[in-house]
Amino acid sequence: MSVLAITGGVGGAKLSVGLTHLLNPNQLVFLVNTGDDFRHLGLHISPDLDTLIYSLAGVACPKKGWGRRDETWSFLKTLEDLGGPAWFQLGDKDLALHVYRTQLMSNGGSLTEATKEIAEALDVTHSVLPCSDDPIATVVDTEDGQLSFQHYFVKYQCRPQVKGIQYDGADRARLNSSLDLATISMVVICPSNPYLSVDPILTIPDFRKFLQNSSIPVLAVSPIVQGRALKGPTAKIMTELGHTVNNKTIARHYKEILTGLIVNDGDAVDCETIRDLGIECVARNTVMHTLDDRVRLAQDTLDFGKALLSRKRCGR
Ligand code: FO1
Repeated sequence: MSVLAITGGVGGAKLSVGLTHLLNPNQLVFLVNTGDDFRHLGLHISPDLDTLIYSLAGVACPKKGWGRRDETWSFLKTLEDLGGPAWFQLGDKDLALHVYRTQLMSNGGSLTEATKEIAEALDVTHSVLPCSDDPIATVVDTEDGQLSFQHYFVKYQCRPQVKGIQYDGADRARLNSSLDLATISMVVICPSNPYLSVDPILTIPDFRKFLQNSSIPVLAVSPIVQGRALKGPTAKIMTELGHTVNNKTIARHYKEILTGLIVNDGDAVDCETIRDLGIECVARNTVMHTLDDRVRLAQDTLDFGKALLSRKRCGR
């Protein structure tokens, strides 16, 4: 059995860590959002790939979830003193990774090859794959006009009201060719932001087609707990796009591809309406503060997936 975990930023990385404690590198592959990638100070920056790699390597900043623990900031301070763009916080250790990735790619390497080299250097044994080697750029339509993702998310701290979201290049992008879809027996959509982190991946045409036509279980862990987002601007964006902030909205959002949704145990009452949409639903503790929480939720997710798999095999 091989599980494909789809993940974006900090929330997704937490469940991803839990999954690596239960599945070995032959049983688990990560497909990661690249819609947040951008060029900054001449460097190729891939925040979601780095958040996942740092998390799996155990070197992520525990407080922020992104960047590295025990970071120093001489570069950023000096850049600021020079009057340079210091709104995007690049720590010294993190900076070395961006410089190295940019060099690997300038020498002709793909993002996949650069990611593999960096992950191996940090002793990450599971495959971490950018969703595509073709460029995808998330662009946020706001009341203040169009903003590139990192300007919306970091520079303006998600303050502008969102009117729509586009994934430039995603409809032409090819799914990462290192991913062998024939080996995948279950897909887990981690509790990342559906609009900002997951949709850029799901928009890739050959991947969407695979999910629509395949009979393997596709599970998602809802990022919503009792009408609020576990992390980040998910709830704010849902409201601004005219959606009610609840699990039913998440289920509807993924309806075309989803077999089962895991909601928080405080939201167990939502399961009935979600089943009415033709999507299986279980309620579990989806809040992950500790490593134990991450492993427990990963186990609950895999158990749910296996139950759906055997139900399918029995023709139920
Ligand atoms: N997020 C912030 O809120 N502020 C930052 O200054 C910032 C810098 C940063 C540097 C490297 C990196 O890999 C990630 C960084 N992030 C920062 C996080 C990141 O931009 C977002 O969390 C993701 O793009 C959303 O998933």
